[in-house]
Amino acid sequence: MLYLCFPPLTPAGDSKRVIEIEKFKYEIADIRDAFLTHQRTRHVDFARLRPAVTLPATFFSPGTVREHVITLQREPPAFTKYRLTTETTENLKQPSFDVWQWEPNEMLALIEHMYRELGLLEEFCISPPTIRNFLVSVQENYRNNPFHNFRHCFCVTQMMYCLIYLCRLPEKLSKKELGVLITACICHDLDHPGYNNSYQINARTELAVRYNDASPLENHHCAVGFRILANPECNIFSSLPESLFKEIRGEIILLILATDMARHSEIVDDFKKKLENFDYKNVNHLTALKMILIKACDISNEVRPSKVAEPWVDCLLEEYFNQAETEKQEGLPVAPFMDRDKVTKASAQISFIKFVLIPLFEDISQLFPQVEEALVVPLRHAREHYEQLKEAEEDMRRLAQSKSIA
Ligand code: 0WF
Ligand code: ZN
Repeated sequence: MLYLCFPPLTPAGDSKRVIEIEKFKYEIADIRDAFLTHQRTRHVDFARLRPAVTLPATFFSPGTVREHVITLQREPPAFTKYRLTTETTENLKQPSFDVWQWEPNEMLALIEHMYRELGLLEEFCISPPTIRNFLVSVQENYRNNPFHNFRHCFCVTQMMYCLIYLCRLPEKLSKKELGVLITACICHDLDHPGYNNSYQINARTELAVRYNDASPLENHHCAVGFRILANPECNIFSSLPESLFKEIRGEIILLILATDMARHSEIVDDFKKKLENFDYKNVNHLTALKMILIKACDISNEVRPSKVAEPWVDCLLEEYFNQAETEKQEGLPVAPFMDRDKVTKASAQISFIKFVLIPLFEDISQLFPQVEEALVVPLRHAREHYEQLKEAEEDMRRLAQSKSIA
């Protein structure tokens, strides 16, 4: 509410005052317009933030209730061009796989290989054009964000593929469950706008309003995934009976929603309780395991060799700093770990590896002891690497300080 105080009117100054009041009315209208424009720009500007997405512009307009169809914008690449060598397909099962050397079409071919190798094409009767259309449509619906982009989707899926072999999951889980795990990884960050849930909620964006502040991004990733699957050309589950489709859909939703880091402790605590007497025949135990696995894959960059992992930190910090800048401009709260004046690469990673990653992978290693050697040990090395980097950062800072004093 805006309060304006005027001096009392006198007969002599009446006409002058009337003009002043009229002038004020215009100024108030200008202020109101500026305020409303500011309100509007607080919502994520999806057009500005969506260079690589296919949803129609009207999709995010308030009040739009029509169902929207996601259509394929381009033909899948000629996959015969993308023959994979045995060396590549063997490396693909390892956390040491170099995720940076592949072009977008090559990543599509690698993911298609994962479906084939796991027997999922046969299990779900997926034709080659359908899997290719599905993957191309997924790729088209990841944006070109510094971090939350299609390569991140590829990394998470590839890490799940590694875990499936490392933990010998095909001996414990059905093909349906392996298909759920891989497909959830592929869809888990679809159409991520590069601004996290805190921003969505604080800025009262369309997504936050639509999902009542409850994991708005993860709900959106899921919805976009099922819109892609609603296109018959892309529906890798179209051969399945309705009841099985519903089951798979429910599981994929649970897994994608589990990637909201705000639920980290809840999900880890639930898994730890089940670890005491883990039972592969118990549906709730299996769901807890699958949730932990997708979470672990989602944040697993630091399990990889440092030359593969470290560029991801730069990408994430770029995305965070960009968000923080917007938040400062819009007068919204900024998380300290996103503030370029407060965070360094080493400081961010040391606490994340120490308090989030190592405990999470140690929990998983209780069920699969081979995870200790293959994934926890590299995490300990990564922590040591960032501790050394932190010392170097501090030396540099002290040097810069002493130079500025002198
Ligand atoms: C930069 C750091 C961080 N480091 C990672 O390796 C990584 C992987 N995924 N993510 C990561 N974040 C996030 C992407 C979206 C959700 C998770 N971040 C974590 C933050 C700075 O610092 C901490 C440290 C400890 C606990 C919580 C946040
Ligand atoms: Zn992710």
